[in-house]
Amino acid sequence: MSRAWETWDHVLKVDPDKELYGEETFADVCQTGTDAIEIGGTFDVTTEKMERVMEACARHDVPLYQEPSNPAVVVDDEALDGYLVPVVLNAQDPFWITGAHKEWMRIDNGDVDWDRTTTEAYIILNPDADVAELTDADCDQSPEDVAAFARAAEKLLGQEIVYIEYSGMLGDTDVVEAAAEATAEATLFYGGGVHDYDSAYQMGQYADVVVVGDLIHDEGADAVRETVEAARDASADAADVVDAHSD
Ligand code: 1GP
Repeated sequence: MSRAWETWDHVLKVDPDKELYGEETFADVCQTGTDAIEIGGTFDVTTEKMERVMEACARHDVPLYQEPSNPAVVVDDEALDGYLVPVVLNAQDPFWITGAHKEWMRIDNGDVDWDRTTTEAYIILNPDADVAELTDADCDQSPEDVAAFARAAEKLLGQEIVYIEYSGMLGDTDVVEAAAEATAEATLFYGGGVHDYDSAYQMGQYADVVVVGDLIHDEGADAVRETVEAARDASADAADVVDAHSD
């Protein structure tokens, strides 16, 4: 699979189970300037809801990925650029580490499109999030623990994406910084509670990719556009710092 995410600063995650903001349409959702749209949610996701969002977004020029929350909702659609499949490193329910994946392989019986499929190594850190409840995640992790998870993901497990997930709350920058320092090759995603320019910039200083979810449903495309701008600025400023050090 091409590692498109290596060039991304921002991802917009659309939950097929949630309504769009006000009178907004998927045309608005697709025109925030984000690098890619990930379609996925935790509860009550069905293939019908997934397909409805995919069809609507496919009419617009934005890379489209499915993040399947369980093997039953993987949608085979040409419009998709790929599948980003969560593996939850700190799940205490093993279904979310290998069980769901094994089930998917059994259902698809060798027909998986490997050129469009990769995994995201999740570390879930908000105990109140639906996804923490679903996976029984052990969210009691220090920055050192998260760095160790990130290193294990990259070096031992060969993961190309490490995903710090605070879904629903803005996370601890010390944790995100520790994960950034622990990863060299992997692309670091951060998601959770990003709601404006400052919060996106704060996380974008350390994460390679800032993921924004609820904001599109709660405040709409203009609010998301600000976070795209911040993620770009943070990435450009971080590149300047690296250049200055190498001069
Ligand atoms: C959720 O990481 C994403 O999977 C984004 O979180 O909805 O809190 O923005 P929010």
